[in-house]
Amino acid sequence: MKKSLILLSIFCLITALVALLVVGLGRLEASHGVYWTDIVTLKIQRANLDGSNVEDLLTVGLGPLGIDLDPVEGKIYWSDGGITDAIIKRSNLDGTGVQVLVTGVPDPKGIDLDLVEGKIYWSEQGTHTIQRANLDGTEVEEVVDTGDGLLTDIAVDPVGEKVYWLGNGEVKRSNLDGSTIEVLVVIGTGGLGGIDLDLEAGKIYWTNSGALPRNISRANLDGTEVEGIVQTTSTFFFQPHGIALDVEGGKMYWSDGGINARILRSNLDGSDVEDPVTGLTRPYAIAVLAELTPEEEIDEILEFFDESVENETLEGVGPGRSSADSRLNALRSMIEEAKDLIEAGLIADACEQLMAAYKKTDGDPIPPDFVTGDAAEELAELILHLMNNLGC
Ligand SMILES: [Ca+2]
Repeated sequence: MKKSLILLSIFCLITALVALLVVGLGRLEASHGVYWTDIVTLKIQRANLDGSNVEDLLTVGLGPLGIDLDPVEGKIYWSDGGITDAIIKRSNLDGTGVQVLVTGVPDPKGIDLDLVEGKIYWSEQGTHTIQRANLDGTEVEEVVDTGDGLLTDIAVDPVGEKVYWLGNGEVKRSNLDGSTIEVLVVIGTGGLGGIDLDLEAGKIYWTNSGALPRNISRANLDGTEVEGIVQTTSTFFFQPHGIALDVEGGKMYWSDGGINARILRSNLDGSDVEDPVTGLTRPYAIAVLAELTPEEEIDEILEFFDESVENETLEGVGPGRSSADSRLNALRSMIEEAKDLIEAGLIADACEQLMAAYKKTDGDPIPPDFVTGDAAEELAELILHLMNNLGC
C-alpha cells in the first residue's frame, strides 16, 4: 500500500515535470513548422517540422488555395474563396487577427511573398494573370498576362527579378515587368501542381499531379538539366500538390492529396522520403517556416546573454570593475533596444542597432569590444544570424 502510494507520487511528479517541459518548449516552437491548406475540410493547419503537434489554425471560405508566410512580421497569407469574389487574407501565425487584404480576386491559385520589396504576388486563373500588391493589400497591379487557361502556382525571385509559374502544363517565367515570357520546361498535361525556388543552388522545383507518372522534378532556373527526383507510376495513390523548400535545412516538404493524404518531406535531391503528417483529407498548398522568427531569435539572444553572464563566460571589459560592468549593461541595452525596434516593425533601425552591438563583441579592436570571454564569439555569431534573418 505504502509502496504503491510512493509509485503514484513519483508518477505524478514525472507527469508534472513533463507537462512543464512541454509548456516551456512550446513557447519557442510555437511558430516554426509546416503550414498547409486543406481544400476539402477548408482549414489551414500546421505541425512542427517533425510532424508533431498538428493544429487547426483557421477555418476558411470556399477553399484556401495558396499559402505563404512572413516570418519577420509573423503572418500567414492565403487566398480564400470562390470563382468571382475570392479574397486574399492574412493572419498572425497562430491564426488570430485575420485581415482581408484584397477582394474580388477571380479564382486565385498560388501566393508568394517578396519580403525584399514588401509585395504579395498571386496567380488568378480567372484572368490568366499574375498580380501583386503591397503586403497591406494596397496598390494592386497586374504583373504579367500569362494567357494560360490552366494557371496554378507561382514563385517570385526578387533578386533575379523574375516570376515563375506553372501554366498549361509548362514551367514558365517572365520579368517582373511582364516582359519576355519564356517556356522553360514542358511537363505534359496540366495538373494542380506547386512550384518553389532554391535561389542558393539556382534550381526550380515543381510537382506534377497531372501527367503520368506523377512526380516531383527540378531544373536549373533557365530550364536546363531537368531531373525527376520523386517518382511514382501510380495513378491516384500519389497526388503531389504544394511544395515548399527549407533550403538551409536541406529539406523539401510537399502535400499529397491522394488516397493516403499526408504531408511528406525528403532531402532536396529526393532521398530519405518521410511522411511526418498522415491521416489528412486533401492537403493542398504548403509553406514551411524553418527558422525562428526574429522576435523569437532576439529573445534567445537575450537569454543566451544572461546565461553567459551568469556562468561567467561573458564579462564586460573596461579600465576598472565599474566601467566593465557598465559596458556589459550597455551592450545588453543595445540588444534590448533592437528587440523593441523589431517588435515595432522598424527593421532598418533594428539592423543599425544590431550592427552596433555586433561591433562591440566581434573580437575586432576597432571599435573596442564591450565584452570578452568564451561566449563573446558565439554572441557575435547569433547577432549576425539574426541580421541575416531580418535581411539587413
Ligand atoms: Ca569590436
